[in-house]
Amino acid sequence: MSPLKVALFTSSKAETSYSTRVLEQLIKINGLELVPDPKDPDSVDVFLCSNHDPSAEQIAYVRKARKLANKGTKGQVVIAGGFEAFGGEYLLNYADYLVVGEGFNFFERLGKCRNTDEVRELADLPYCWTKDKKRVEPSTDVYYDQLPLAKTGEKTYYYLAGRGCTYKCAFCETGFAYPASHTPENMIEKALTYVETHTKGGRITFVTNDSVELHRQSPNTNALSMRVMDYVRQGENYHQASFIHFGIEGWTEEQRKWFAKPIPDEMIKEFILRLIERKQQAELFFITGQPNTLAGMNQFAETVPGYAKPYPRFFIKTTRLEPSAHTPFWSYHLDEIESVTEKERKDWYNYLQGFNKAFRVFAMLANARSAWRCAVRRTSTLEETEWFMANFPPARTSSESFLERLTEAGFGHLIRWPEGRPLPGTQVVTPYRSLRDKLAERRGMPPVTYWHDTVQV
Ligand code: B12
Ligand code: SF4
Repeated sequence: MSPLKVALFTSSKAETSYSTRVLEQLIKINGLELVPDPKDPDSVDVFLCSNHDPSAEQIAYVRKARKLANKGTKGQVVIAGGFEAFGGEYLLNYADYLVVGEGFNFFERLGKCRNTDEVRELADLPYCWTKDKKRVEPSTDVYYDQLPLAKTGEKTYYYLAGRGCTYKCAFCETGFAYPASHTPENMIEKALTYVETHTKGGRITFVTNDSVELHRQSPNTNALSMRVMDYVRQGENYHQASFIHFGIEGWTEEQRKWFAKPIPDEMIKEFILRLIERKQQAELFFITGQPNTLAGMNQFAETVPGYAKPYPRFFIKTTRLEPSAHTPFWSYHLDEIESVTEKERKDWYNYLQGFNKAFRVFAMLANARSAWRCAVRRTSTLEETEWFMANFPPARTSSESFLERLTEAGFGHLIRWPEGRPLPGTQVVTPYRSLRDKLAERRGMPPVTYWHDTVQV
C-alpha cells in the first residue's frame, strides 16, 4: 500500500516553530509522505493546516489549501488543527473538518487510511468538528514518547515539558482548554543530557505553561517562563537561568484578582527583590483593556520601581485583553475593553522612567488587530469570515475605528454578543465548565452560553 501524501500548511512565522517540528515528526512516524511543495494539487491527498493565532495570513492558507484541493482531480481533504481549533468555527468555511485538541491519536489513524474516502470518514471521531456536529470532545491524549527534541538554532533546542495548566486564569485558553499533564521526568532528563553532551554551550527551552520544567539546575536550560508564585517559593531551583518570563497581567492587586491571578502586592515586592538578589533579568507580561487600565498602570509606576535597582533590567510587554473561546471572557463585549493608545503608552513609559530606568517597555500589539482577532473568532458564516480576510486593519489603527467599521459593514453583533445567543465554538466540550461560569458570574459578565444548552439535540 503506498502511503498517503500530505502537505503541511503553516504561517510563515510558524514554519520554524516547535509545533511544526512536532507535526513533521507525527507525519513521519505514522508512515505518511510529506509533499514539500503542494502547489500541484494532484500530488497531494490531504492538506493539513496548523492554526494558532488568527491573522489574515493564517486564515489565508486554509483558504488556499481549499482552493488547491478544489482544483485537484482526486477529491482531496482539507483538515485544520492547532490551538485555534478550540474556537475555530470560522475555519470550517474552508476546511472539511477541524481536529480539536491533541493530534497524536488523529495522526495514528490518518496513517492507517488507505484512501481519501477513509480520511473523510475520520470526521466522525469525537474530537473532529464539522459544521453539523452537535458535540465535539477534544482529544487529550499526549503521546509523550513521540515528541521530538527539536534543534531550532546552532545551539538551541526545544522540547515539550507539559500541556495545559493547573491554574485557571480567567483570560487564558490554555488553562481552560486542556487538562494539565507533564512529560515524564526521565524523558526531560534524557533531553537535557543529550544537549549537555552533544552541543557545547547548547541551551534547551522546555515548552510549557506550568513552572515544572526545571527539575534540576542546569546552565543549559534557556530562558524560562514561570509563575511569580513558584519563583518566590522555590526560586533557588532556578538560579542558573539569566532571563525569565513572567505573566503578571494585572497592574494592581485588584486587577490581578479580576483576572483570577491573585498575586498580592507584597509578593510582587518580594519577587522583584529576589530577581535583584539573583541578578536575573525578567520579561514581565501585562494585559491592558481591563477596567481602569491606565489608573492601574500609573499605580504600578508609582510603587513597584521603588523596590528595583538599575540592574537587572525589567522588560515590560503588554498585550490587549482578547476574549478567547472557553474562558469566562468569551462573550465579553469588545467595546468594553478599555483602550490604551500608543501615545498614552509612551507617556506612561516616560512617567515610569522618571521613577526607575531599569524598566524598559516594548511597543504594544496593535489595538485594532487585537479587536479583529477577537471578532473573527466569533464569526461562523463564509460571508463574515471573508469580510475579515479583506479587512485586516493597518497596524496603527485604533480599536474604536475598527469596531465602527465593523458596525457599518453590518457585523455589529460580533461586538456585543446578545445574551442567550449561542457563541461559535461552544459545541466543543472543555473540562472546566462550572469554574468558568463561576468566574464569569463573579466578574458580573453575562453567562457564557453553550450551544447544546440552548438547542434541542
Ligand atoms: C512555545 C510557544 C511560542 C513560541 C514558539 C517558539 C518555537 N520556536 O516554537 C513563541 C514565543 C515564538 C510563540 C509566539 C507566539 N505565540 Co505562542 N505559544 C507557545 C506555546 C507555549 C507552546 C506551543 C507548542 O510548541 N506546543 C507544542 C505542540 C506539540 O502543540 P500544538 O502546537 O498545540 O500542536 C498539537 C495540537 O494542537 C495538534 N495540531 C496542531 N496543528 C495541527 C494541525 C493539524 C492538521 C492536526 C491534525 C493537528 C494539529 O497536534 C499537536 C500535538 O497534539 C503555546 C501554548 C501551548 N501550551 O500550546 C503558545 C500559544 C500557541 N501562543 C500563542 C500566541 C498568542 C503567540 C503569539 C501570537 C504571541 C505574540 N503576540 O506574538 C506568537 C505567534 C507566533 C505564530 N504566528 O505562530 C497562543 C495562541 C492563542 C490562541 N490561539 O488562542 C498560545 C496558545 C498561548 C496562549 N495561551 O496564549 N509562541
Ligand atoms: S496564564 Fe499561565 S498560569 Fe494562568 S492559566 Fe494560563 S498558562 Fe496557567
